[in-house]
Amino acid sequence: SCADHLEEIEAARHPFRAHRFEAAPLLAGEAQPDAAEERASPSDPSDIVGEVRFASEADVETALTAARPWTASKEERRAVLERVADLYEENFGELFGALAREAGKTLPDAVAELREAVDFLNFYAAEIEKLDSEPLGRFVCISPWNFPLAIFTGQIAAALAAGNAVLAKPAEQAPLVGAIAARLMHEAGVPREVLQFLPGAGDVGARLTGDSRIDGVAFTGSTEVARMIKCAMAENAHPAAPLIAETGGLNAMIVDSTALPEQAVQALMESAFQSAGQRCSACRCVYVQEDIATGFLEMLTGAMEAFRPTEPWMLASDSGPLIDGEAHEEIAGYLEKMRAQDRVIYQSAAPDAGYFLGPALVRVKGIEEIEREVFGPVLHVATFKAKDLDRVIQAINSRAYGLTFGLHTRIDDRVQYVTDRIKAGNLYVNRNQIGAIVGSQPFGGEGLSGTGPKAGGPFYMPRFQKPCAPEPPKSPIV
Ligand code: TXE
Repeated sequence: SCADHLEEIEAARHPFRAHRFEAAPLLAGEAQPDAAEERASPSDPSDIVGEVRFASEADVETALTAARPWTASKEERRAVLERVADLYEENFGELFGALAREAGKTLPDAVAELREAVDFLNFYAAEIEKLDSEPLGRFVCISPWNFPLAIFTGQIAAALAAGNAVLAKPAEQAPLVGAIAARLMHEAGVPREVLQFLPGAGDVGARLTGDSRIDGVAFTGSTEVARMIKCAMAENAHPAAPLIAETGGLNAMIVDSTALPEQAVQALMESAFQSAGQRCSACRCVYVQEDIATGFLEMLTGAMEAFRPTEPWMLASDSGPLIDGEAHEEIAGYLEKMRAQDRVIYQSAAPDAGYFLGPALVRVKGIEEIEREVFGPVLHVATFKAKDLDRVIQAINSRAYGLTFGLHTRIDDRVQYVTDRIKAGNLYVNRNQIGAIVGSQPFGGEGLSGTGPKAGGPFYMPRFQKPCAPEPPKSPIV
């Protein structure tokens, strides 16, 4: 429980980003009076935890030159990845301290993220024995700020499991979590020249993905940046180098008149507003059948009224703040625009100081009215008549994203009818529409949402390996 970790959490209160809640965040680069001091390589994160120095051009060049595939045996790679999972759990207090400070993760958010990271490690460790070909080579892993432990770990674990050398660049908004995770991976036995830790912003990412010596990229972030990486690789990397990308979504849910309203409200509160709505899997638009809409929205706004965004390390916190001032300004500005159009149905209260934002409901006629993914605690609401269900399905599919979709109904035929037609990587029926259930369910989107499912199934591993040599022709039966 949190009480067991309070001391560690207190001890882990890095000065880094402490300013976050007074709305004056420090970027990693600014926090270093000694940033000019050259280090042999930033791949030794243990001496920079607490303050993270961004990688210089020299650091990147050193890392690319030093990178070596992991030549350990399959058994040893499996044991090391499983050891990383153990070290994550043993160091949960420090990780939670950084997750709360850097990414505003509440204790439930951080526990879920730790669990997902541990699942990724154990899943890919178990997949190793199925591998039957050479690693690709130098793999660049570029992760986002919203799951700075789970996605950072999942990308690296998959690439390491296949024996690749990894050059890992965490998001500039949350490098400290990555620094701790990389330190624990080295402690568990991943050699330094196999895992290089290169904190930095988009420029370091572009430098890495535009280098002709790389053999593949795993990326999670915006669709726009995924396109930029694809172009950079097309120009510089060899043709067989894959880009494995997970990008944004414009996720919907349909609630019909037979749904259990309490269950659907709970699913929406978790999917749309936990983590301050900063999940690619979050529901962005709910279609409520017209004849239940009034009562349903009353129940939903009642649940929102009780929702408490506050300091993430407080046990009472339902969500932390948005990731930074830029995100806060963008989403608060969007809500002001919606308010001016009299579309804001309801918005909860939130603390004034810091980047907190109360969850909001915005009225739309349909998902086609939503200009772009609003990556925060904003849920769009549309109503529909039962006879228009096909139009709703068509509108949802027309947005070209396809990450998650939720359906709440107690009509079995309707479950089959809708899930046969909706284009999404992960479908949730009568349950909370949240991210991956790693280790059992592949997660990932199609279309503008990325290059398909990963983990939880056979889709992911082969892309981290050279295609197997074709079977030698069987000798003719004599
Ligand atoms: O992502 P970016 P951001 C979506 C979401 C959000 C939007 C922007 O819609 O509002 O993306 O978020 C690195 N070459 N998601 O700004 O900019 C960058 O340093 C190589 C959904 O965080 O794409 C960071 O490490 N790398 C997503 C990573 O890319 C580059 C989670 C992501 O940054 C680069 C996060 C370049 N040219 C955002 N430019 C999900 N699926 O959950 C930046 N980077």
